[in-house]
Amino acid sequence: MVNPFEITTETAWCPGCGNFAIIQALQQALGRTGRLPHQVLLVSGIGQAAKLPQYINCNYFNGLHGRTLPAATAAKASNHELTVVVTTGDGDCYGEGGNHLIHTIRRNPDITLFVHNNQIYGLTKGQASPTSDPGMRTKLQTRGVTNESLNPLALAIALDISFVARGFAGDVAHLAELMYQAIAHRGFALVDILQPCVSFNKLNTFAWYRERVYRLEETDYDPTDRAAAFRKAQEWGDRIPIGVVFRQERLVFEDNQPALRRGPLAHQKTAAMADVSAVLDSFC
Ligand SMILES: Cc1ncc(C[n+]2csc(CCOP(=O)(O)OP(=O)(O)O)c2C)c(N)n1
Ligand code: SF4
Repeated sequence: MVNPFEITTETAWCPGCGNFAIIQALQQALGRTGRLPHQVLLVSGIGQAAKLPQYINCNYFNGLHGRTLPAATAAKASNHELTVVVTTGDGDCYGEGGNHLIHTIRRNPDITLFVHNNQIYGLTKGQASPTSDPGMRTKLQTRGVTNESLNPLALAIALDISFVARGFAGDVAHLAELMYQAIAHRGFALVDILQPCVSFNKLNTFAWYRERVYRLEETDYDPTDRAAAFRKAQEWGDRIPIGVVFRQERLVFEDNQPALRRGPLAHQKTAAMADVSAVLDSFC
């Protein structure tokens, strides 16, 4: 059967980039939801990862660097019949947009966030990102990265996120399943995706990950145990877990807004615009 989300188009990505596996997995996951392209909105910012919505068949909004989550939250509030998915990079989301990530986890809108985590700034040709491993040498950090890296899973669990998982671009079937679960989950869902950048990250390569990743589903791990999830989130080195790390039900942002209880704002009848000139005059 033809997948309605697939389109044939040239991309600006380097041959061998992990983004190709991510788009393939996303097309599969969206296809499985049974939703149609006009019922899906992809939101992105700036970067190689952020170009993904241009290569898939559905609505998309491409905004400012790091500002994807507020735009996605607003879109979902305006029309919460839409399936809203954010595709972003580790620089875009954990660096420039870090503040928005924190507050979006607190709000818990029913949107899904896929972070292409290549541990580097790809578009701007290889500066360290918040998730670069300490010691990694780049063209800018010539003596090695000196800052501690940000741990997105531990951050998300500390903030009591509703759903958080880690995927790997070298395991498309597993990634598509995680993406499907994240989209189906009601509440804010983050999937951090290990995405080798073959041009600028010479440390975290496909081979490096293949030696280390293992699937959590193949162990007796319980993703509903928050304390265990916090410990699991800190496993990084010889063994790197992929799979659902933590999930729970939480009150969803749209359900908690009186104005949204009558349905999506986009479908609500609004009163004729009142004359607000007296109010405006009072500010002059
Ligand atoms: C406000 C602002 N700051 C910096 C930049 C320059 N810039 C563009 S993309 C980018 C990094 C993107 O990295 P990441 O989000 O990890 O995406 P990737 O290209 O690796 O997929 C930066 C710093 C910008 N466009 N706007
Ligand atoms: S620079 Fe890296 S992230 Fe960007 S397209 Fe090339 S391989 Fe992919």
